[in-house]
Amino acid sequence: MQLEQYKIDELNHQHLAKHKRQFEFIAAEVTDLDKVLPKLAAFNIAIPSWALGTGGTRFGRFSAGGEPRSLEEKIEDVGVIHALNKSSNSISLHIPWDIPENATAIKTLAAQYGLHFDAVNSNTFQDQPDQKLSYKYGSLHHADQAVRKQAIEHNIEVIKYGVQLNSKALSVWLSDGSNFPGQLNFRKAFQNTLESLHQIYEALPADWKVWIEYKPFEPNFYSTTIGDWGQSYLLASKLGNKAATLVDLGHHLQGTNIEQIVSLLLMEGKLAGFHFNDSKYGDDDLTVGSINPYQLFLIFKELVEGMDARGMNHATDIGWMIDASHNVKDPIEDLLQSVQAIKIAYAQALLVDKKALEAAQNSNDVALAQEILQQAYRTDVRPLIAEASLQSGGALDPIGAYRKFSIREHLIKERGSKTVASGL
Ligand SMILES: [Mn+2]
Repeated sequence: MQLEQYKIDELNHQHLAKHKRQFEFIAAEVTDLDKVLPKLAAFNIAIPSWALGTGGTRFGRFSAGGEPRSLEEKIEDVGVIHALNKSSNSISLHIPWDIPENATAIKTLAAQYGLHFDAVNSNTFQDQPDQKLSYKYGSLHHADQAVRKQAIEHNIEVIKYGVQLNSKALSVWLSDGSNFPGQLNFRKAFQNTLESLHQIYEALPADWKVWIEYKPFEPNFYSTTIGDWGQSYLLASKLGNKAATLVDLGHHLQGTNIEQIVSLLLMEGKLAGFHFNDSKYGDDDLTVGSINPYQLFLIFKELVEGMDARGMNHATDIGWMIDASHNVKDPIEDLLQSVQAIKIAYAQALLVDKKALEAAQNSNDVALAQEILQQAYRTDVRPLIAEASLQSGGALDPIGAYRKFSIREHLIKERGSKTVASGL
């Protein structure tokens, strides 16, 4: 379904007086509003093709109804999200869950919704029905060269699909690891991974990048071959300029200082991108900003400061994507909430008084440094985001609009109540 612009405009009009009041109140406090608003409007977050359906746990999966049955329907859903928030203008495909059989037609369809294709993701963490060798004991790190070769060839095939779609990066997450002490020789596993990645790296087009993701545990519970940012950074450094580290918020042990990791990777020019989600205990299943919005703000504070230090474009020089699973919420509502939470943290980071903070740091005024950060964090920036959305033709309140237009009900009517999207 394609949302007509006039419907969004009409709905906005009903809430315009209230919005203007709230916006003018905050706008009076923002010194460089003319710079902040365009940055907010330009900031887009990619939607992964596997996030449009309800995710499963290892125990079960409950369809939201009206889930997309094909890549075309997934693109339609991202189109709805983008029409509402004007901040989700790309889609990240997972191969083989979403193979573009006809790349030209897929690109044309995406363009109708104002979308393009973000990084392509390979999958060597599952066996596919027609696959010769198993990834039960890993893929790029596997002790058997034939398995490694199969996994390398898969990654090169994913690059080829990406080239057809004008993607510019291959995103690699490996589940390779071990469940028990003694199962693996760590050094050999790492060297095999490096050698395999090197062959994939050689197949990258000149203007492409490879993003190397890390995760401390699950599905393996003793060791993961790319388990932390140090291991990812080591691989990326050995591979070369086209390789960098991808940080997934949920892929850290509890209490890890993720903002510090982000800061140092940026300093070294090795931060490829960011996968957003939130977690209470482990992994990455919860809606961005639902558990720890302050941490998200602190990460964005480092992202903004570090990108400015290198003269980078906030919107385009790093890959921004949501990577989460929704067990109980409507996936589209969850994604709208996630994008909103990201933009709130970004806006708050833009409001940090950098000069005052630097002065406080240089004079070791610890209390003042905290005051400066929290002054930005405790500012209600939602009217700024609503204004940026309004100016771009999006909805003042994307979730409110989604419900008002009964979009899920329309999708269920069109697709049925028992559909299940491809993915985990
Ligand atoms: Mn991820």
